[in-house]
Amino acid sequence: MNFYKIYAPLLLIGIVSSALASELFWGEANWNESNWQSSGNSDYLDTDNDRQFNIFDIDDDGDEVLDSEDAFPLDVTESVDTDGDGIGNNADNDDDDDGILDVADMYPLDPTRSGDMTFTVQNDTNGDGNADILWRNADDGRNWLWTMNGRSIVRSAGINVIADQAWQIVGRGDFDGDGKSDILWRNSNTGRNYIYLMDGFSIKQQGQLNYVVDSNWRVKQVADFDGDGKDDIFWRHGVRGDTWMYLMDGMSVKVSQANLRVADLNWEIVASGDVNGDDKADVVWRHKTSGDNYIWLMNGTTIANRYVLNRVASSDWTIAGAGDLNGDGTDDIIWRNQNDGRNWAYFMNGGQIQSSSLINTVSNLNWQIADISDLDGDGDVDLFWRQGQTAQSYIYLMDGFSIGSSGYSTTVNPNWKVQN
Ligand SMILES: [Ca+2]
Ligand SMILES: [Ca+2]
Ligand SMILES: [Ca+2]
Ligand SMILES: [Ca+2]
Repeated sequence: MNFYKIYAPLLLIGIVSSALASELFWGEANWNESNWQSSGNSDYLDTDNDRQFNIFDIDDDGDEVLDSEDAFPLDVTESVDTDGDGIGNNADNDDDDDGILDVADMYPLDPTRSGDMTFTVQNDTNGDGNADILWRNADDGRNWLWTMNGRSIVRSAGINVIADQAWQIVGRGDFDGDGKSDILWRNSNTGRNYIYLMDGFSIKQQGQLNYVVDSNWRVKQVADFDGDGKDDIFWRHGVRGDTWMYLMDGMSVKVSQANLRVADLNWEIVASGDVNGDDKADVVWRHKTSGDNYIWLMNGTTIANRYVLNRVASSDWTIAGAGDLNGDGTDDIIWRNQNDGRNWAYFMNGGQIQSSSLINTVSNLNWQIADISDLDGDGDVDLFWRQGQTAQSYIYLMDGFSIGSSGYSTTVNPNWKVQN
């Protein structure tokens, strides 16, 4: 920008208008600001004390935003009011009036989006922006955490021991919205549901959620279905096919509501993720025999839209999960072929398949994707693999359809299971 090009003409206009003002109305000798100020007409004030009355000054408050473009032409501290509430953006702590404070709003000037910044990385237990790997030992009941930084394990340590194997970890999610992923437990004998609010390796708070005694009710997905930055719980009844939503607020259920019954149990819930980019997780279904894939676009407890995505007839193809592979803010769908070992991805956009491509082929079917989350915090989810026989671990740091960097991680005893 050329300072003189922009300001020299303004300066000139200012000088000429000041001169005119002096000559035509009162003359320099009669300048008496207080007389005009007391008239209450801001045209004859000189707000920025640049010796030009406001009526001749094209920038009354001297904030270098022209009056014609300044929502507050007489206030040097403000010039923009995005939500038109009369409070300038500098003083306003919610510029777009979407109910998400600017400090937590990834899109502070867009009322249609918030993308709560504390909820960008799933499975991040210590809030450092990198997802972590949670383990439970199916033999001795130890619960264990690897805090990750890409392919490196920053710290490997135990959380606690819950020896009773009726207690199962049925979901990971951030229930209180503090940016740290928490743990949902369900007791398969008693039906008791229990929550750990986590802070790294420490349980900062724990307690009973409720009892759901009928063990046919299963937690299928934990994700933020209403976009409030707190993960919610989606249930399905394993016999009747009913679905049920809990919208969560910390240790308590904010809204508990039955959703549609999908009586045909060949329809399976295979993933959740935000496939249309509205910051609300959606539900991905796959029909075991027809191969139809089906989407529920969720808005809290309401299904905003539902439709067949496509058909992938071969039942060799299984959906490993969903996650944002290319960092565009929309979750993508990741497949594994359980016959030939091909790994495949759909890039999603607006709830539809934008592009579809092979990632690679891992022929040995003992290797399965155990976790899909952003281990290096670059905005693209990564793949954590586990070998069912040898118990080896392997990590792909993903970059779109490509594997950016990959390698073996630490091998642990097969009694250790990765928890999701
Ligand atoms: Ca949390
Ligand atoms: Ca929520
Ligand atoms: Ca969505
Ligand atoms: Ca990543």
